[in-house]
Amino acid sequence: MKILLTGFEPFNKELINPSCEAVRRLPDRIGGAEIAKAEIPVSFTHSGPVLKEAITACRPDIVLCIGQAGGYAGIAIERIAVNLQDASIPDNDGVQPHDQPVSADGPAAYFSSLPVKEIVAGLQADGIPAFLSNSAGTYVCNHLMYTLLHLIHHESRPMQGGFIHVPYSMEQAAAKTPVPPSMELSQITRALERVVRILI
Ligand code: PCA
Repeated sequence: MKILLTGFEPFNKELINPSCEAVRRLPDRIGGAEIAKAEIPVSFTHSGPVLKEAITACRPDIVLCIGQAGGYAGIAIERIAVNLQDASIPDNDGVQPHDQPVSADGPAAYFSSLPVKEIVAGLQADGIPAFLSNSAGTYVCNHLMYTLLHLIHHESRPMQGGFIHVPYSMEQAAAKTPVPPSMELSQITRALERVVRILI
């Protein structure tokens, strides 16, 4: 089994993005599965093509994309991606779409094809704060999740895909006033490893 894990580069003046930091810290094999990794630009224009390139290169059975959700107090397992781009801040290219579809010919939404409730329950059983989320927002993370599920829908080879949002790392939170919720990077990494084991 091959699993592709993706994290995002930093955005919105942050120095790091805990999603790609945690992905980078994971081993290349977990419980018999081969782990491939890719870093995705925070770009409405380029995130999809970079993801597609990584999928073509490694032909994974499962694709799990991960992003930062500043202000969240736990790991958010995303259930749904909507066909909408409505950005409150520009992306890293300075692009800020409003009220635009991700795909002009796509459905209004796609559901994650991962077992979202089992993942939440498994993380909670391990003492990791986690919850089921019904909105991945309308920024680049939702764009990427929708693009992934749209691609899977049109792909003949069977593939499962989904998205997870992770909180700020403690270092990011320590630089802010008032202090937002955060999670130690080692715990975010442990959570992702647990998710991979649940998927296997
Ligand atoms: N989080 C943003 C985009 C990149 C990231 O890590 C989001 O939630 O849309």
